[in-house]
Parts: sequence; C-alpha cells; structure tokens
Amino acid sequence: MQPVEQRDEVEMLSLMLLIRRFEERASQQYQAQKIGGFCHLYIGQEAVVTGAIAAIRDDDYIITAYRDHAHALARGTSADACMAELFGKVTGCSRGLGGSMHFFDKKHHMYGGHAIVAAHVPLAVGLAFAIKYRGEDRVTLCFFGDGAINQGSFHEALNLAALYKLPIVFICENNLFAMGTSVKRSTSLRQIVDRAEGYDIPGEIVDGMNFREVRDKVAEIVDSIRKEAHPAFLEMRTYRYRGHSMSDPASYRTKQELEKYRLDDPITRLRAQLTREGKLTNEQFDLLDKRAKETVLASVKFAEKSPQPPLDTLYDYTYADGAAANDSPAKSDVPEGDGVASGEQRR
Ligand SMILES: Cc1ncc(C[n+]2csc(CCOP(=O)(O)OP(=O)(O)O)c2C)c(N)n1
Ligand SMILES: [Mg+2]
Repeated sequence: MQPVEQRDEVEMLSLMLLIRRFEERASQQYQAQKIGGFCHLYIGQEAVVTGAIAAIRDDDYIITAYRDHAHALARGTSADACMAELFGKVTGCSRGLGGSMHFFDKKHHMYGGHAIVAAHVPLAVGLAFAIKYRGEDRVTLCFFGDGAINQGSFHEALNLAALYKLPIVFICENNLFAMGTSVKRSTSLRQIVDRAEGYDIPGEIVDGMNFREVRDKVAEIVDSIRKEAHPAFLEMRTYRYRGHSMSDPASYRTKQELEKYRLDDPITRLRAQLTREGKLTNEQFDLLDKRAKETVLASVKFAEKSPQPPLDTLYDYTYADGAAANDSPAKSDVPEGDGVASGEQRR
C-alpha cells in the first residue's frame, strides 16, 4: 500500500463503497438465514474507520468491538474471507469459528472483533505496551463504542496507558446509542472526550461523518505519537443508520433524526468534495460502485461454495488444548472428577 500522505482519496471512497455494499448484502443474506448468530452493521459510520486507516501504516495495530466487518475490510482482509466468516465457513478470516463479532486477521494486524463491551480495551493497551517494550514506532488504534466508556476495564486501560505513556489512540465511535440507550441517559459527562482529561490524556472531538477530518486528525496524532510515545483520545461523532443489530427495529429514535444524519452521509460527502474539485466524474463513481457490488456478489458465491469447518473442530480454540492443559503446572492442583475435562475429553 502507498504511504499515508499519498493514499488516494478515490481509492478510499471505493473502500467506503465496498464496506457499504458488503454490509447491505450481509443484511440480505442474514434475512435469508444464510448467516446465523448476531450481526451488527456499521452502515453510516464508514468515514471513521476508513479515515483512520488512511492515516496509519500497514504494520500498525488495530482492534475493535463487535461492529467489526468494516475494520477488517478497511485493513485489507478480502471480502471473500469476511463473507465466508459470516457464513461460518472454513475459508473465513477466523476459519468460520468466530462469526460476525469475531473477525481476526493477524497478517493485517487486525486483532479482533470482540463481543464483550470494553473487554478489548485492556487488550489494546497490551498491544501498545508490546510496541513500546520492543522499541518500535508503531501505533495501536483501539476502536470502541460510547457504551464502553462507563465500564471498569475501560478506566483501568486508560490509566495504564497514561502511566506508561503508551503509543495508542483510543477512538470512541460515538453513534449516540448503546443498544437502545441514548448516551444522554447512560453517561454523566457533558461530552465523552472529557473522560480522557481525567487521565491526563489529550483528547479531541472529530466529525466522524467527514472522511478528511478523521484522516487528518488521526494523522496528526499518530505523527506526534511516533516521535514520542503517548496515548491520545478521539471522540468521533457519528451515527449508525440501522438498528443496534439485525433484530433491532430502532424504535427508540425518530425518523427525522435518522434523516438528518443521512443527509450528512460520509460517502455522499466525500464524493461531492472530489467531484467539486474535478477529481471524480459521475461515470467514475458509478464504475467504483459497480465494482464494489461485483466484489461483494462474488464473495457471497465464494462463501456459499466454501466448506463448513470439520465437525471435530467444533470446540477448538474454546479452551486451552489438551497439550497445554497437560503441561500446566496448575493441573496437579485440580482434583480428579471436578468436572474440569481435559482437552481430549472435551472433543
Ligand atoms: C460487558 C457487556 N455488557 C453488556 C453487553 C451487551 N451489549 C452488547 S452491545 C451493547 C451496547 C454497546 O454500545 P456501544 O459501545 O455504544 O457500541 P455500538 O453498538 O453503538 O457500536 C451492550 C450493552 C455486552 N456485550 N458486554
Ligand atoms: Mg454506540
């Protein structure tokens, strides 16, 4: 991939289109019962992840919560591997064992996909600690929702990151709701970014519907972190068009509110900016969109024809495997017959 500064905006627009079309298709396939389990769509929030990714290097780390399809796609995981994961197929980015909430791609430094609210924030701090410990100039981007900021693990993580001056950007994707609960009802703060101040972490509010603003702000902070490691906090003001998950009709908000944000659509906005500046024609845009749709349709075909994981892998990666359990010094402390099965028995 090109260095950050030259990463082409048209390329990033086509990435946003890929994410949007991927999720629209995922929604349709979910309704057709090709996809099981939970499924949370990112539609409306695309400028956050694409803007942030446009500002970092390929060897930087990212980690996020369960609304994670876009993060993997933006990082470079193929649409095929993402769709196959949604279908629970062995060709998926988590070998079909993770599903929608557990996308993972070590090669592209995408460390999940985590279902427990705020549980991944301390993991992100661990990634940032590893960077500093090894003396590298990488950065960790940790994405999370507005619902994460009142969890204990979130506070522990911010405290450590600040104490150890770790190279991490905490990116709060404030889409105004945690499931059906408005941020106004869940959080005592006037604004989320104030959380960072309490830990002496520099923070800013960013228009999360504006690709350029997100990219420029993340680039500026990442540049400063690479020079001398420190944590930073960005509150991205954004909005999800769909319900919390596929089963949520989102009746806790008004149509007018949704329409207001749709008018500010991140794809429409970047398209208009590029068109105005003579960098994109309508024909070119239509071609990008057509390509995105084709890539996604091909990914559905790929997922459909991919095999299921073998049945005997059903419990793999759920507990420590047999060998590790046998080697564990703690094993001798476990009395026989207490219900703690060995790896072998579990299978
Ligand atoms: C510790 C924990 N508590 C509750 C839940 C149930 N839950 C799943 S998503 C969610 C809301 C989180 O909202 P937010 O962090 O704003 O992310 P968004 O869905 O808006 O992207 C809750 C409460 C959970 N997964 N983990
Ligand atoms: Mg939220």
